[in-house]
Amino acid sequence: MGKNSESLFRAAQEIIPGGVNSPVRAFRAVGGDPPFISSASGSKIYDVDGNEYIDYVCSWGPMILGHAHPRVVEALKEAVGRGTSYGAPTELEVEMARLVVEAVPSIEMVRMVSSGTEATMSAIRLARGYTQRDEIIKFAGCYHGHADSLLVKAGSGATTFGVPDSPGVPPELAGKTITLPYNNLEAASEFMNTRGEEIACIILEPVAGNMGVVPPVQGFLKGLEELCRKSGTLLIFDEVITGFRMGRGGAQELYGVMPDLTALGKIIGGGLPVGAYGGKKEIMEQISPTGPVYQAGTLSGNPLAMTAGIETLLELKENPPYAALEERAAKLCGEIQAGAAEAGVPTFHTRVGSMFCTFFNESEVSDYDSAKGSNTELFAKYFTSMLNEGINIAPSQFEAGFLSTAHTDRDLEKTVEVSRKSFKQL
Ligand code: HOZ
Repeated sequence: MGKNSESLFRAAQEIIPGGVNSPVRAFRAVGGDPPFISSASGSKIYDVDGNEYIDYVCSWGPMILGHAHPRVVEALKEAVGRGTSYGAPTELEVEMARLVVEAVPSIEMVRMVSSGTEATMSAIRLARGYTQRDEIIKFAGCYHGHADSLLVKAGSGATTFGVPDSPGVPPELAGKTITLPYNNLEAASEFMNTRGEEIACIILEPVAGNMGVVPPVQGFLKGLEELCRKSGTLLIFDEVITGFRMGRGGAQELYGVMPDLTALGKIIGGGLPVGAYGGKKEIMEQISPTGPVYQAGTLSGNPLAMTAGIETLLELKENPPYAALEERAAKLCGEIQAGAAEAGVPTFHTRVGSMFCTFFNESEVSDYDSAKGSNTELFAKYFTSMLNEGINIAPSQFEAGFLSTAHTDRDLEKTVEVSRKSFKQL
């Protein structure tokens, strides 16, 4: 078998569903075959066919320092020789917990898991156990991983492939998830004022990053915090994407809102599989073994994941990149927007810090319905044109773009040039 992307994808489809281990990677929303990646360094990824791409997927968010950051790589090389998993407590876990607790305003205690899905799923179980209530609220278009309770009007791949409510989720369980429109405080108030005391938690992405990027409107997050306080409902921020990306304190610090529980993932693992959930001590102590709410994991707190995560978090602490990322992302997005306008392509651009999105949409996007109104065919053409010229953006209209500290001025210039040309060709 020749080692090119086409033959590898053909082989993969025989033995892996859709040829991929996560659906959006199969490129079905944009057409064509996905490049198979052989390596990555800094702002670039390289495929087995010998192509180089400037990468704005950044492994769907974690690679804020770019790929194969020397500090992370060196630490991992050293750590791997000490063993890859112990299934027993380590000092690394204490250090990781300290870094999270000192940075994230609402987290007093944190439990490590191995993925964002596990983090949100466990946070919801904890909220249900703590409040002794069963029903939960999520917002249409928010994606919190693939736990049963959360695959209801879900964003990301679930929206990309048109199955936001997955078969296999028992209706009795899905019925306990109430879905409300994102950015609509009035709808949330109306619901909570009548049924708030039956609701265990409201979970949301404080900046939605799985229906494209949709920032919260002024007052939405604060309003939800107040509604939760009134009814004894827990507020859960899913900061798997925004944690350590909006700043070290995540979106909760940026918008000045204190959730009861926070789910983390992505950046805190430095590119290794990781998740975490944390919050008020009183609530977190309800988790086993201090409390009755059960949750466990063989690879939780894995020493390699902790090592990559700690080095990433230390780098972000010692050399905070956030002001520079903000400035550079604003420039990049502004120039992409100008290119679209010049070419007469109707687009709506959103950005918070270093996460951003170009919606192929004539109208403003502020929630799931408006996001779904985007022209996905035009997006697919733009995507293909960008990829063919060496720019890797997410293969779906309903995902976010990410800037890393490794992107150079030349990378950004090239991206703007290619983007201009791509808009003109549509
Ligand atoms: N659902 C994640 C993106 N929002 C991960 C997608 C992937 O890894 O393919």
